[in-house]
Amino acid sequence: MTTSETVLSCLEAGVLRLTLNRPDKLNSFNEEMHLALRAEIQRAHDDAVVRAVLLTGAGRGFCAGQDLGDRDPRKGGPAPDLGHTLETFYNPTLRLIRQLEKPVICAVNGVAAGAGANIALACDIVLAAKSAKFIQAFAKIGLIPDAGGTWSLARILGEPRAKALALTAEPLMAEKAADWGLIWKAVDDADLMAEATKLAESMAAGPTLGLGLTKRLIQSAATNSLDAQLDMERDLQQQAGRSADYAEGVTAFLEKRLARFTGK
Ligand code: T3D
Repeated sequence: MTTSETVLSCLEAGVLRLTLNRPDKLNSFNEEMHLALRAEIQRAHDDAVVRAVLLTGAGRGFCAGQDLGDRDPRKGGPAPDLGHTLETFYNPTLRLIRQLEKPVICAVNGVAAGAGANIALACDIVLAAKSAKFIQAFAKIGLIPDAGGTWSLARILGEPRAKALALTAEPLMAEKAADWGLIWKAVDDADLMAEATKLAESMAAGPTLGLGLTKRLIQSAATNSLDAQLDMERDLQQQAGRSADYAEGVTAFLEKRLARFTGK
């Protein structure tokens, strides 16, 4: 099943697999692809059958950020209002990914540059092919890292590494990104999709409500005090403790069998 040629979409075993699909342009974003991706992530919010999302790219790249062909100054006219394009296209998608209370797995199959790198970093678990690289390409064209890049890099890596990556636009290879804790894992290229699919399917077979609440808690930790976080854990654990999946999980443990979670 697919809604747009620019983002291929397929729902199987509870996993909504989304493939950025403009391989000739290294899956860089045009407006159609923005809207298609956002619509798919919104669908993941709305459709209870979707219990995990797997995001990847077609061809040899993951995503090269904004399609610069759509920003060609040689075409004349006033400078584009990039604040407007961030507000209209990138930021809503970034917010949706973070707000989606279902696991979002990203399989970075090749180069991830500019906003493409930062969309990957907004996902919950990032696997990358060993040949893939992450490039904060913005400095090469006079822009600042966007799509949440300054936030993710500074938070995950700390200022020294965040600044060096952003100011130099040097590529960061997948294995080093994993060593630095920027992503979960670098895997052999040939194994990437099988491993990412297995992970996404195991997430989709998991206790979706509890996983979603866990995501919310971890994302809140950086701005909460310990007291506020403890209160939040109390409240969300109360909610998780009333779920059918909690009852099933404990029953399965006591009966020494695998749990059959329904996501409720
Ligand atoms: O504008 C706004 O709304 C504000 C938001 C901005 C967000 C951003 O993401 S700004 C940053 C934009 N991205 C970049 O600056 C990266 C540009 N691309 C590159 O630097 C390189 O392509 C890569 C390092 C990513 C990969 O290099 P390489 O050598 O592996 O591939 P290539 O030959 O450069 O690219 C292959 C093709 O994809 C090529 O087309 P061709 O010559 O075969 O017809 C190339 O032009 C095209 N391509 C790659 N990136 C883009 C692109 N076409 C349009 N836009 C791109 N971003």
